[in-house]
Amino acid sequence: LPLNKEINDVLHQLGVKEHNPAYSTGLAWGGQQDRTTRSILSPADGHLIATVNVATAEDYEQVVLAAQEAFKAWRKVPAPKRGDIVRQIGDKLRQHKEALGKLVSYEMGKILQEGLGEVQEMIDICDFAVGLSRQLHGFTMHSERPQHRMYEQYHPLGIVGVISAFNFPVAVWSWNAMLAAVCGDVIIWKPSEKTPLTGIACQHIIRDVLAENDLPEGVFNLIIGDAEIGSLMSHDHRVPLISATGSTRMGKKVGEAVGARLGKSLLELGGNNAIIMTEHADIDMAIVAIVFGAVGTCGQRCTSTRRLIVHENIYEQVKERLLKIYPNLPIGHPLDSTTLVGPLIDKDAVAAFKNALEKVQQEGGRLLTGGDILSGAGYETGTYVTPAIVEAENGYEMVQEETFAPILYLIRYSGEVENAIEIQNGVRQGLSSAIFSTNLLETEAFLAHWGSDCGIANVNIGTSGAEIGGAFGGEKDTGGGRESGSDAWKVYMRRQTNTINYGRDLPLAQGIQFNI
Ligand code: UN1
Repeated sequence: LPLNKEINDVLHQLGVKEHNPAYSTGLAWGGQQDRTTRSILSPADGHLIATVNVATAEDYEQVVLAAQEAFKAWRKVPAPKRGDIVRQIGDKLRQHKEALGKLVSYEMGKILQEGLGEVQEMIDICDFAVGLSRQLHGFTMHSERPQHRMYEQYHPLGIVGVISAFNFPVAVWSWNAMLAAVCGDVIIWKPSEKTPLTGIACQHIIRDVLAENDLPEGVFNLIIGDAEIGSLMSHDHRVPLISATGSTRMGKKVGEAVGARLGKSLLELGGNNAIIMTEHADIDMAIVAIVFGAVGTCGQRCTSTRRLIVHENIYEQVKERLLKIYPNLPIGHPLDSTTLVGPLIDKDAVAAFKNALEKVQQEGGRLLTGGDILSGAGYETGTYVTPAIVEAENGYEMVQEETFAPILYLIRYSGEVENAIEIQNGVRQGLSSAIFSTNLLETEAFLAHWGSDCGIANVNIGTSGAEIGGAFGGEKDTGGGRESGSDAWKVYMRRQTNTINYGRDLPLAQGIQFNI
């Protein structure tokens, strides 16, 4: 347990206690005393927060059996009643928002405001899912045959496997899990091995709600494991849908395994998100969006702003503004309310940050600010870095890559907005994009079908910080999946077309005569 009393209290408030016994079902996050363990250290101060048992293949098997059993009951619960369970989960999350937000912040390293924002996303998706539970509708169609009617229904799929990443340790799971739950599915969640504690805290919250409603815990399952568990899930035909968030490399592996068994996958992978600033941009507004997008969450969102494509007429002015702000960014402990930039998740991430900066400079990039690893009081972990800005060309190999760290590539363009759009689309990823311009002709060109090729295209808003009401995801190497709002729920259900004959004859479709 942590040295930090505040976090200790938080864990206790969330029901996560020392030597927690194994659960009867949905358990495999720990409890078994003979398992390999993993120490969870905070990237903020390096303190040991907890030790967690790592699940084995046998544990996974038990969880699948528990989930299968729970599915039999859960699918028969009417959808609006399932919605009511999700409402109760949302209520509990509201009660624990402060504590869970703190734990997210301390375990992952994002600042408290963003930790709280992440819990708010969970609450919001619960509300969304409650309403959705009465709106899982399909179409009705007119039949070509007399006294026939056709309609379609959406039925639960079964087990939905959710593989989530460290950077949004709980929100992205909740987008999937809450929708899947109202759709009548049961969930097996493998959180990132880097941030399992917030997952354990959520499992406690949910377990209480399920118990209060006499429902089996197997509706929501948690498994703490490594890539081996992810691979078991991906290859498992008993798990009809895998929703995976993470790197493109990981997503390709998952997609291949799931595709080989003709399962469904929902992939939300890397981004290489750009903001375009035309000469008609409101620079003051844009600066806020750029800095939040590039250094928020220490550059570890899939939606983080990685490239800034600026018209040559305002380029120097924008650069100057950013170079005044960057050196003064408050970098420090994420629970300190004055901090805007917390640590990177671990030393591997710091190495990737340094490596990208070195390589891009070899390619001709000019490091304008940042790029240092901080040391001294408060920075003993070696995970705190100064956000970097690099003048670069879009074609550089490193600019084409997603480096999960606060590096902003400044790219100059000239001429029409189409030139900027071409640069923005000229990467393999296609998650989020934004334009700052007060000129309608430019913003509409950006949104046109020959405009941005990303899943998210914003006008006068940055690339990160999407609301849950829209479908979230992107194209190309980002994987094509959509989760969260709009009609993303459909992927969690199987669609069935029903044709009903209420006459006394059996006419065949297409007018076929088949006289026997
Ligand atoms: C992610 O980084 O995986 O749009 C999700 C955003 C957040 C979600 C990011 N609402 O930045």
